Amino acid sequence: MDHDHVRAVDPAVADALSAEASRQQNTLAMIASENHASEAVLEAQGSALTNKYAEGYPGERYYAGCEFADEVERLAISRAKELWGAEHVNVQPHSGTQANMGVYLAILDPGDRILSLDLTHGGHLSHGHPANFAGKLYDVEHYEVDPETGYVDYEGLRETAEAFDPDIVVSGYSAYPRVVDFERIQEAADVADAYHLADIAHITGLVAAGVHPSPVGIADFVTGSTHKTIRAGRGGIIMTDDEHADAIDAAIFPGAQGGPLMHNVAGKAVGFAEALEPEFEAYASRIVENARALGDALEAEGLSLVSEGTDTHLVLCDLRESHPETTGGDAESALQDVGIVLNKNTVPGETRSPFNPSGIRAGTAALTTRGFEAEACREVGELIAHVVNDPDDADVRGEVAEEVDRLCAAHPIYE
Ligand code: DSN
Repeated sequence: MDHDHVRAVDPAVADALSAEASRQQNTLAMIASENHASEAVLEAQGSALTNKYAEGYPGERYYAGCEFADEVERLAISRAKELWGAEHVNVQPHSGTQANMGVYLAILDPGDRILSLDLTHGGHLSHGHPANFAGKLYDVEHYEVDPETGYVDYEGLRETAEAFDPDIVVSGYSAYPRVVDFERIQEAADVADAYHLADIAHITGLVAAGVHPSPVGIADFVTGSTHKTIRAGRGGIIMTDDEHADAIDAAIFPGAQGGPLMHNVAGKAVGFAEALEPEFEAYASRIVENARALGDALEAEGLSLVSEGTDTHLVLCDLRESHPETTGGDAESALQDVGIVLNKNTVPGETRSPFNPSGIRAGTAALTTRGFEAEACREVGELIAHVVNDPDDADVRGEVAEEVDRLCAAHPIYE
């Protein structure tokens, strides 16, 4: 990627952009929330729509000149409806967090009660962490995963719902490797006569492809981000039924946001069109097969996986028993040195801190995009384990870095 126009104006930024493209090509992107958008999506996001203000919704804008913005947004909405089967879709949230904010604003008052999965058990900041607006504005209680199995403790959730009487129960997670049973979450929400928000940010692509069960038609609200497993333009999305459509739209604009990022809406439309192609289903299935192969290799090399495996795009390793002296941060930084980019992560029952937690999280969506198959993912699992087993051994790092170079060269991201 040359960035010729940027270079003519701003060589420093052009250098950084080129370096970032090379970094992505020459390393393995295994942060479970990342992916490699297609060149078509990148082009849409870098289009003239970045210049356009379009407050409002298609056909009802506050500014003139929105005819093409309308066309793009309508396409994004209709494709999303086809992908996920929702009655109503809002494609304007700037991010997944903004999508969750839209839902809370639409139906909660400050002080209302949210019941969500604890962050250290796989939840998300926007589900009510004290440092996030959701934790500051609302009264938050958490449910957890079963410490023995690593699966959501659905019975505990139900009991907490009875005792806490939440206004909304949040499902959908950012570090949970197993299938979410949305029906059982709905039962817990019903016990408290609460709304149910399913935040499928991580698994949007898996749900669209039918590789993971869908909460659409079960939960009152489904939110997500659009750049993770669904691989479209960056941002967020809200899905709901016709009954809540107006409340959601008003909560996003004018409630939480001003002008929508129409270039990103264009990126969403293009990515959704790609996901409607038959190949996407095979892509989503391969993501899961690859995560299983990665997890099997890690386990075979002595690392322990939360819930002992995965049904999704990610694995979560708890290093405490196998590597008591190695923190998630130590592992993350040793792996970054060899070109494997994943993230340190809290684990259920975390005994360290969120900034220096005891686990690492790795996903396969981006590797799958660049053509990795199960065998290559098994090899990546072995490479990760070699580094985590000997994080300070320069010879091991050198050998692994060479293998990573070879794998990257064999799997170009962009032509
Ligand atoms: N930052 C994302 C993740 O890594 O899960 C969620 O917003």
